[in-house]
Amino acid sequence: MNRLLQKERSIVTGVPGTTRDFIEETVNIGGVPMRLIDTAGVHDTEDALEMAGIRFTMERMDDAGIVLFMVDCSVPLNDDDVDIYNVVRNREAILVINKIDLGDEGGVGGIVDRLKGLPWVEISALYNKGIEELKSAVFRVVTYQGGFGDVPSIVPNVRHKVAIERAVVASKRVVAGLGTGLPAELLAIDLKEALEGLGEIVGETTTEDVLDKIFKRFCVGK
Ligand SMILES: Nc1nc2c(ncn2[C@@H]2O[C@H](COP(=O)(O)OP(=O)(O)OP(=O)(O)O)[C@@H](O)[C@H]2O)c(=O)[nH]1
Ligand SMILES: [Mg+2]
Repeated sequence: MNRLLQKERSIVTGVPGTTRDFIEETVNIGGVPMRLIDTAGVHDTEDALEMAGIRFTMERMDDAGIVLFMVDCSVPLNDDDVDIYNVVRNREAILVINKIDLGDEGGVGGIVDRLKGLPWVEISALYNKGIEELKSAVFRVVTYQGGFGDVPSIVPNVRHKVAIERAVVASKRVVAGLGTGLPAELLAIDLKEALEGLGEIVGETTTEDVLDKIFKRFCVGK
């Protein structure tokens, strides 16, 4: 949290259970404003205050657009790490392997092997290492630079969302059509549909709906 914000916002101590209430700040990553939330680390405890903090962690994690799942590579993974992995493995999450100043290469390899499937970044929060790589990983996940798949996580408004979905669905049909050897004339229909979806965003396709809005707002010669 502190390294991403470039300020001392969260208390850091060697005492497990330091963070209890979650701490929320705004951060700009690659031009995308985000709400960053630091929460209590999840571990077995009987302490009522810590348990309340861990409950917050689970709730915040449920609501989060992306989870930065941090593990310590200087000690073996524990059951709590694996439990969190099972919660986040099918979500937008980045595995953040911290304390690489202490861990050896084999340790990191073992972690990635065990917690597989997540994009991962190695950092040393203490020595401010790997933070730019972490920011790039977050940026990639929010802007979805992984190819076709789900629609991007961040879309400025519903009109853009609908347009992107239209383009993605049509593009997938083109890819499928290429695979099955569909004739070019038929592929062209889907390709045009995809282009029109993107065109709605960059302003090259004008739909009735957008024209209506323009007339309503600006009364252009109506
Ligand atoms: N060597 C090393 N120590 C680190 C690194 N990052 C954090 N630490 C140390 O690890 C200890 C715990 O750090 P915290 O930031 O309080 O850890 P936390 O995960 O927020 O812990 P809780 O708030 O208790 O859940 C502190 O003594 C830090 O100085 C790192 O990259 N390398
Ligand atoms: Mg903390």
